[in-house]
Amino acid sequence: MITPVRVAITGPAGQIGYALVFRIASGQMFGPKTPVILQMLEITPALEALNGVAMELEDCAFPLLADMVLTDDAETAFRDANVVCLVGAKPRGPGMERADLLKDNGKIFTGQGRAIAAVAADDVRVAVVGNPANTNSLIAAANADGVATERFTAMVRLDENRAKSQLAKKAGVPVSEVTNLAVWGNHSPTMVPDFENAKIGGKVLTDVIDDRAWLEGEFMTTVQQRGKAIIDARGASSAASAANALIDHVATWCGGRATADGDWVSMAVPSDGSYDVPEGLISGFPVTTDGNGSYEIVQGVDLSDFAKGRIQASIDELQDERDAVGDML
Ligand code: NAX
Repeated sequence: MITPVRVAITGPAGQIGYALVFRIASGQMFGPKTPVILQMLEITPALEALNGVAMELEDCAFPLLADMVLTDDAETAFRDANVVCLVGAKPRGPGMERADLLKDNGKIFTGQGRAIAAVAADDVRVAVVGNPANTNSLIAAANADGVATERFTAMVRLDENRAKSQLAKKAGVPVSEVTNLAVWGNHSPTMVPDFENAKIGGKVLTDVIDDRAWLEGEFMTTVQQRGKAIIDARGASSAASAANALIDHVATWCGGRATADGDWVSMAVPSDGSYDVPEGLISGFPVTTDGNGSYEIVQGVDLSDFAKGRIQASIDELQDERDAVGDML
């Protein structure tokens, strides 16, 4: 009998939560043999909606769903958790400045960081989706005394997946042919999908797609603005694709799906100073993983002046965000 993985999820009654929990319970995050216990944290007014989600989870009769916890108390939700998915956050309201959003969400992630440190399992790993994801992750890490900082990550995998699909479509190849696509920097419109080091069918991508104007222009803009395009089309922000990317993020990190030899994936992780990204900032990097909880920032990636300039702008934005929440760190 395999010990169940305890997965805590915040915001499980929200859009992404609703697209996420069924996939975790069906085995897509930790594989078809690993049972899971879903520990779901909602704000008090959303507990009734969460109850409905839990009823539907029961009605799926998932063989791998060993148990569920429904709560509005962070310590109850994070107790002994091996993986914590911080999805719930306060959305940006009308007339709200970015700084207000940072501060309001900062309060949530301060408390959640502390609760993780107090009660989560020793091997806890944290993936932040709630925006501004990189800086929320930084705040949670700073408040989680005793938990190694590198256990705190943020999701840029949706941006990677979006980029890969655009590139595959342009080249007329299956998306699985596109590899080594890293998204650098912040999960915001300044993010940098590095097409110059990506490959298609093992070949240098820019040899296969030799339309530099498209790569620097329409491609970059489409990926950077995709979130807004989805809202304009759907009347609601990305949900299923965000949940899917979180499955990818966690499965690659610690769900048994190691990166393939020679390939890498994108994770926002605390910088160790690599590529001159200031130490501690949680930035998108190319990483390799063993699928068992370890990742490494890929070294020696050759960045052009074009890429370096774009990445610097995104890093500057991350530093501004860090400065804005300095009192919470
Ligand atoms: P929803 O508003 O549909 O759901 C959020 C849920 O979180 C709600 O059920 C709410 O009650 C709950 N919640 C709020 N504060 C909480 C708290 N303190 N503890 C526990 N639960 C809490 O938003 P949804 O569309 O699901 O998006 C969630 C977050 O993901 C947002 O911050 C959004 O901006 C962010 N996104 C991040 C992406 C990424 O790639 N990193 C992409 C998709 C998405 O935009």
